[in-house]
Amino acid sequence: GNDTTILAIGGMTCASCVKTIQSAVEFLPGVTSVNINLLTTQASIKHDQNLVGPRDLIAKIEELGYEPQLYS
Ligand code: 9UX
Repeated sequence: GNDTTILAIGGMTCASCVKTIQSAVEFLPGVTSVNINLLTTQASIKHDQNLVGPRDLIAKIEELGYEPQLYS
């Protein structure tokens, strides 16, 4: 089913970082929307839990060199 995962993303310090993460995450199968706030360093990701879970989202963002943590 549908779920929203909120992540705090360490190391995301400029608009290019945001764009890099946004592009990579929204491309994952099952992700329906990605909203990233640079000032709060939070990402709100809507996704189909059956296709992609919080661990997958975290793994992808870590792969890009950032430090995501589950916020809620
Ligand atoms: Mo900006 Mo982010 O110059 O990894 S792209 S800090």
